Amino acid sequence: MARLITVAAAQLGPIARNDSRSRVVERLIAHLRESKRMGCDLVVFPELALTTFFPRWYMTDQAEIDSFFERSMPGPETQPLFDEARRLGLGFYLGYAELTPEGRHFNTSILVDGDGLIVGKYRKVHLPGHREHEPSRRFQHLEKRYFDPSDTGFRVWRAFNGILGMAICNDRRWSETYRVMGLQGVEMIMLGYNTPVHNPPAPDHDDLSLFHNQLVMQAGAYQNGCWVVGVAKAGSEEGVPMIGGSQIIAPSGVTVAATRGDGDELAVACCDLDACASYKNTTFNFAVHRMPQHYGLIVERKGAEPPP
Ligand code: ING
Repeated sequence: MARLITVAAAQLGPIARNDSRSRVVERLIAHLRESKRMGCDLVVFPELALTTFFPRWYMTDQAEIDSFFERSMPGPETQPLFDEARRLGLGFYLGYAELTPEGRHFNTSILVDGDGLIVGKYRKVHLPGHREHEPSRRFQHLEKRYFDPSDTGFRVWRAFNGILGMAICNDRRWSETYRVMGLQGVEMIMLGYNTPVHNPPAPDHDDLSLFHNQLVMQAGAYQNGCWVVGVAKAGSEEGVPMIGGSQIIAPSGVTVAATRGDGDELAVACCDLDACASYKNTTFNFAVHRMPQHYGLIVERKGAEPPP
């Protein structure tokens, strides 16, 4: 008997710096309604889906920085999203900037079930970019400055009749992200991203940004026998072009649904969680084939150390 879950990759186009959260929530609700019309059970939104990608600017006024963060979830402006999702019986993944009562700052995602309950929370592990102002860059990428490192690590949750996990953006480039959840039996990984086309330290990679986006998610799906749903905040946002390429990838590594443009757009697929088994039980039967006694460096060593 197939365990089917119909998922929408709910891509967003640009969010302007001065777009109100209420205005953005209207776009998210429009995605919920269209997803429902298309028979979805679960809707995956991007990373930092409530505001513009503010780490592109160097800011020193903490009040200004904190204006991009949510102090409660749901809060007054996001409650309508939770209400509509519950009314439609839809679950969703939402990426947002989290400011805790203790004053800690995280790049966060939550998983909300069809009853409107937050069943899981994840805080971004791999914070890319830099900490100090680098004015020579066309734009900044100050996630190391504005966010604290994760205190959750990579976890999975039983929901939607399966085992679901979460990641955020740069996490998808690191094979450890998928494997740590794979070792917990994950069957579907949801991840949102905000990825500029141009990467200042490596402009020669720019033309490959959509290829790299797909490469890492397809590899992660196949090597761990799980579904991967990657969802972009796309388009030219405050003058910075960001890639689209939202897609739903089967445990085979094959992309089964993808967006075509770089605006607000849904890519939908009916995902059979039982399709994971043929990979988890054969090629990637971890218990039978893995050799952790030879993998020690992966945990012991941070940077590469070439031989003398
Ligand atoms: N964005 C980018 C990402 O990992 C980046 C940062 C772009 C890193 C290109 C390397 C190359 O997709 C976020 N928000 O992590």
